[in-house]
Amino acid sequence: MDPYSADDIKRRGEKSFITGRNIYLKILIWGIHESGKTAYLDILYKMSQDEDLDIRPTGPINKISKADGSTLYFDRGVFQSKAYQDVYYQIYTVAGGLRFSPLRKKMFKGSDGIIFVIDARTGKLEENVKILQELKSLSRGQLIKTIPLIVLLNKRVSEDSITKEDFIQILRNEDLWRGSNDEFSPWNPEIYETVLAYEQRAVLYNCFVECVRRISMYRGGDFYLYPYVFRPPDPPDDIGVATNVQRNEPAKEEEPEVELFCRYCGSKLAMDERFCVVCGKKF
Ligand SMILES: Nc1nc2c(ncn2[C@@H]2O[C@H](COP(=O)(O)OP(=O)(O)OP(=O)(O)O)[C@@H](O)[C@H]2O)c(=O)[nH]1
Ligand SMILES: [Mg+2]
Repeated sequence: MDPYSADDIKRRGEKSFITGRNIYLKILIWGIHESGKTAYLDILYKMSQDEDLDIRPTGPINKISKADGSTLYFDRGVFQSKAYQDVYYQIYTVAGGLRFSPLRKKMFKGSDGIIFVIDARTGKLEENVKILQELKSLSRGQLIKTIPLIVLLNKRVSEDSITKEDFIQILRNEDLWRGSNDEFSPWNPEIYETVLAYEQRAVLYNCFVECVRRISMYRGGDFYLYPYVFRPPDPPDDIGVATNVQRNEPAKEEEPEVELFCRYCGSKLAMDERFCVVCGKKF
């Protein structure tokens, strides 16, 4: 169930806010066209349905997109914390096309944290830098300082793709990566090299967890989430249905071989001997 009232819906896409006892955090997924923002939200959503995570979706993902799947306005998924049931994580993606810059400006308002999905393919460097600069300009110096930035280096498909080191240099140029003596250096963006495939879900989920952890630290709230823990599915109740189930017997411990020696002369003894055949002493 979507926890929004009609009034809340008016504020959609504008702010993180508190209604009654509930806290709505806003996390914005940023990046150029086709970098993988919608794919990332889709994976988080699928995981939250299929697995026992620390969040549950409050409803399906809303998508405002073109027929080809690219985002026209935004995608939005709302997830509720299981540990803190008054905390909701609203995750939005922006439309990455160049011409959607005015829409992105609206979407940025009230963001508590940013997950920046980079398209690391060759030839995309300039576009990635441009949209980073757009984000920096919208944040008016608040990126890193009060708004955490998490980076997903996606689509590293060839040798000359953008590397982590390349992107750190770009962040340095934009004053978004501080030297070790700087008070903000602990908040340097965490950079994850990712592939947006379901098999990579552990690291993908933990990017989101890290973003929430940083928001919690900046805002002094209890919004923390547990990192991804793989919990194997329950075995089927009806064992007859599971034709392929194999029982793994615990390996039997082997009896250690004990060797006996005469305590008087040190000669090796047979197990059932009552006296030593070498020195003749009895036991
Ligand atoms: N092979 C591969 N394909 C990917 C990966 N990430 C995204 N894609 C594909 O790239 C295409 C674009 O991904 P989207 O998630 O729609 O891109 P977007 O960033 O939301 O793009 P806009 O909505 O236009 O801003 C889709 O076909 C995805 O399946 C990846 O890591 N590997
Ligand atoms: Mg999209």
